Amino acid sequence: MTKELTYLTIDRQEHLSREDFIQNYLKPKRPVVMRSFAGSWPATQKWTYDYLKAGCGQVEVPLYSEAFANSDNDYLDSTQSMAFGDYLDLIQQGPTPLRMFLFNVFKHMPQLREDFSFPDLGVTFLKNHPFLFVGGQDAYVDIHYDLDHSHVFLTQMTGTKRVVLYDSADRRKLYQHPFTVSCNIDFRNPDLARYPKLKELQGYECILEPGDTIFIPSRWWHFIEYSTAGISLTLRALPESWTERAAGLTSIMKLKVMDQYLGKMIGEKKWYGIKEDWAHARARRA
Ligand SMILES: O=C(O)CCC(=O)C(=O)O
Repeated sequence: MTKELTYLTIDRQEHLSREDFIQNYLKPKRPVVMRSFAGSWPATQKWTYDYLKAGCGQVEVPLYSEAFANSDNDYLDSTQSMAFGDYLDLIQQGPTPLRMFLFNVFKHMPQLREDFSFPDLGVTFLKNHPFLFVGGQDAYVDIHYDLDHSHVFLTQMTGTKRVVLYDSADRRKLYQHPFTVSCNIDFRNPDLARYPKLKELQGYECILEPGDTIFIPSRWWHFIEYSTAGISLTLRALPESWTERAAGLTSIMKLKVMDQYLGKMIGEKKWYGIKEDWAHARARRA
């Protein structure tokens, strides 16, 4: 196995106006890291481990560990559950692959909604769907894009993480499995002998620090690696056109209905193998 991929650095902007964001990032669908997005949020100071533990430490939360790559796991499948407070203690004690994904903390602590706002950046935010992501040092999220095709604004509250991005147009050479939003590549150490087309792609990367927000455009692929334990909040926004929004709904149907149905009919392992072979065939033609 070789580790030869190189990445371009994602643009970083201290102060980004609404107009600059729309012209330079939203319209051309280019990622950017912004400091101004969450600049006035009390959340970046207030949402400490102790504060969240005091507010909803008793709530049982689903946890996810590594890997839908090299397995037939879906990226939305949890592996175990634990009281939120115990989980926060665990990640402060040392590295762990366990992480939380799409946690609706606001159901348990509605007061947290006062601690952030939706900046006017010319997008339609899905205001009922802010989510918390929490992970231990060394946890990672395999590369995928978001099922509903929404734009993602991910703000780092505590800790640091590395984000790797690929353009949506790269999906074939990323060996996307049909009927899914993911592939079988482990981006911690990509196997370029098995996935040679990766060498033809240009990926982007950045390190997110507390107070940074990354804009991940609709359908851009993302791999996330927790350099330290950390907490982040994602706000999501609809893509601009009705065609793109409709494609998001179709994508949910495809993954949630077709993929699962075929997995049950054919057998999960066999279906996974078929998708992997299919992905290689499409990549060869790309
Ligand atoms: O930061 C994370 O843990 C995962 C974020 C993610 O994959 C997403 O917002 O789609």
